[in-house]
Amino acid sequence: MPAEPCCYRRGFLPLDVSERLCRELLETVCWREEWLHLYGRRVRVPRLIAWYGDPGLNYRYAGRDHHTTGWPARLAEVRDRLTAVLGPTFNFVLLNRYRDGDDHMGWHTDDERGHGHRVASVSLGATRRFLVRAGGETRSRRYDLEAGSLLVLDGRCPHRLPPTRRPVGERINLTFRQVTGT
Ligand SMILES: O=C(O)CCC(=O)C(=O)O
Repeated sequence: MPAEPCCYRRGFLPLDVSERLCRELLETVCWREEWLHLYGRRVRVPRLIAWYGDPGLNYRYAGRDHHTTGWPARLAEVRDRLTAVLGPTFNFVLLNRYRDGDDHMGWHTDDERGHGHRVASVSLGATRRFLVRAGGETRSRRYDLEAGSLLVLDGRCPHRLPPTRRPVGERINLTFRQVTGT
């Protein structure tokens, strides 16, 4: 875990690399809609998702299983860049695709059973605002997550990506995690 609950770094990926990766992922990934059962209602998740990881893992959250069969080469390259900076901790990546300003993610923590505390979040495409409540702080910290940036976060801190009325392009977020569930 980083000493800080949240650590932001611009330019983790050079701009040309992040632009190419964003284009390739938009074109090649099999993006899925997800529906969750919340308070007795079936609710559509307001973004598209995909996931990859070491073969044989299962990241279970919100009552849904997410089984893995391996890494596409272009995402394994990003994982290896992270490994060079943060050590060999990440075996799973969740991809979130925000098609426009309506797509968003509500307040939540990433602290399910079998989930490591450290999450490494790489942003591609449009800049979006991200809020996090670090331990004991009453005000949220704000980060405008730029293309190619890296945010290393303690997943136990509540965080959120709010919707925006500003016209924004598509954004992809890659959250690298350590998962032990099968
Ligand atoms: O899109 C983002 O930057 C946030 C993603 C996130 O909070 C998550 O996947 O848990």
